[in-house]
Amino acid sequence: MNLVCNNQTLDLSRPVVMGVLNVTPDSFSDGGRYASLDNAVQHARQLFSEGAAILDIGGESTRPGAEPVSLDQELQRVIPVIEAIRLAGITTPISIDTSKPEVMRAAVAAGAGMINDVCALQQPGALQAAADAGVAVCLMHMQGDPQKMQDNPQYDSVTGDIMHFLEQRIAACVEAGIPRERIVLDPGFGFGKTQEQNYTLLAELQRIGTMGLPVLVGLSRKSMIGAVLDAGVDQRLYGSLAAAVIAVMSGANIVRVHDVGATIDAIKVCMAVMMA
Ligand code: 9MG
Repeated sequence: MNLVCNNQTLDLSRPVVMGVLNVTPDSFSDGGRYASLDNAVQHARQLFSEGAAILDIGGESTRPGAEPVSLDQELQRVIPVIEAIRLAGITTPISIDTSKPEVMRAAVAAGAGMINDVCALQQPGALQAAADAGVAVCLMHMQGDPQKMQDNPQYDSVTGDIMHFLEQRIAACVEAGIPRERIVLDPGFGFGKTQEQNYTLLAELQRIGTMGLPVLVGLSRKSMIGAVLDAGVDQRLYGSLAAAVIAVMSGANIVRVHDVGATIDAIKVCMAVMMA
């Protein structure tokens, strides 16, 4: 299975790793613009050298409780980074993590080949922007919004409800002119789900794969890992690797992570088992 990302192709015949490149101010040590760009390019180079198949660049935090950022702020954070990565000769496909149509358009013009939207293209103008851009899209499920999503999320059946939502978003995409071959599905671990709902979803992840489209998961360092381990965000590597392994064994095609090299090693062992 191949995913066309603008003028590049992601080979999904084996699971691949998406490296997280956040360009929110807390991801830089001193906040200086030049230093920020320099740091971002250096980080991109590191993710690439560790084996990331695609880089996910985001300028707005989607953590629970995160404040939204303005369009201008988001554009100023992400577009120069995409341009600098390309100028530096790093050719890894780029995914833009955004829900804003203007950011989608500008990022694709700067070289992004995938739109990763935690709002599944529900913001006004987003479906049209993604259709016009002609790139791959990741539709993620979220109940509520980042500010309130952890306030008592409710489901009839978590996996079933998410599949129903994703079916509706696929239909909206197809109607807007985004072909199925360009769509990736993501159940949205941690986005409007209790820890119990997150683990039910992980246990049932195979069901998302039955929808016939590539599956992306983001589990790396999330609070569902911290809750089981009673560990802070810096102490969640081994738990995140366990979750990545379970996801891959359950059919995930793209795993979005912070720790690229370690996750690739874990996936190689998974693959050895899956191909035995
Ligand atoms: C931006 N972002 C943070 N977590 C994510 C996840 O689980 N999936 C996707 N697609 N994006 C995410």
